[in-house]
Amino acid sequence: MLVGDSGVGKTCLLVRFKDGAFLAGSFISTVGIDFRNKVMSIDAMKVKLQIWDTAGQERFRSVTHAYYRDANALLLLYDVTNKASFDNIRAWLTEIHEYAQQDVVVMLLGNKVDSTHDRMVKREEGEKLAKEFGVPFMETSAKSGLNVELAFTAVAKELKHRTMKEPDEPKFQLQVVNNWVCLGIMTFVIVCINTFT
Ligand SMILES: Nc1nc2c(ncn2[C@@H]2O[C@H](COP(=O)(O)OP(=O)(O)OP(=O)(O)O)[C@@H](O)[C@H]2O)c(=O)[nH]1
Ligand SMILES: [Mg+2]
Repeated sequence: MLVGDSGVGKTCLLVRFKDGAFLAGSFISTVGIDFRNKVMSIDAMKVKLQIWDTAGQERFRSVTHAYYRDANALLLLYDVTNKASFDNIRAWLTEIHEYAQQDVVVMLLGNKVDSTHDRMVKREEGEKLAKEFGVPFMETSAKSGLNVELAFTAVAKELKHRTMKEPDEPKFQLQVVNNWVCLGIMTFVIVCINTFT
């Protein structure tokens, strides 16, 4: 799921990744939420990503909140030419902490690095903030395509790695508990039969 202030480039980043193109021209702000699928190859295995593009505008925040819980990964964007979007990252991280799954994969992205003359946030500032919150960081450009594929691939790899590592663990624990419960019920039934016959 893509999150961050309105205008940071979430939709453009997704379109760049999905279609390899840049949405130039007038800015059309996302209304509510939208999604696109993309199949990609990770270590010779096909992985289908369902990527949700959220609206950054405040008035759609309650819609976004409802989707956090089901997200496996969050790409949190700010715009390197917009200091306020960077300053709001802490608030976004608090929101993520409140609404998303505890083990959600989070990556911080500083977008629009192609606009070198308008840059207001240094790369080091992004790195420092990411380090403080223990999340990976990259600078991207939906316009030039810089690091776009790399960012999505890194997240997809992490998700695949997690899925391959833990498929049976919870089931096994549940199975063990279930077996003990079954044994307990059976013992109780046998004791009852013996008592009343
Ligand atoms: N120079 C430059 N402009 C960009 C880049 N990414 C997006 N933009 C421009 O920034 C504006 C906003 O982009 P969107 O992708 O629509 O922003 P958004 O984050 O989806 O905004 P909301 O849908 O309102 O949350 C558009 O005018 C884009 O053309 C980029 O990497 N470089
Ligand atoms: Mg958008």
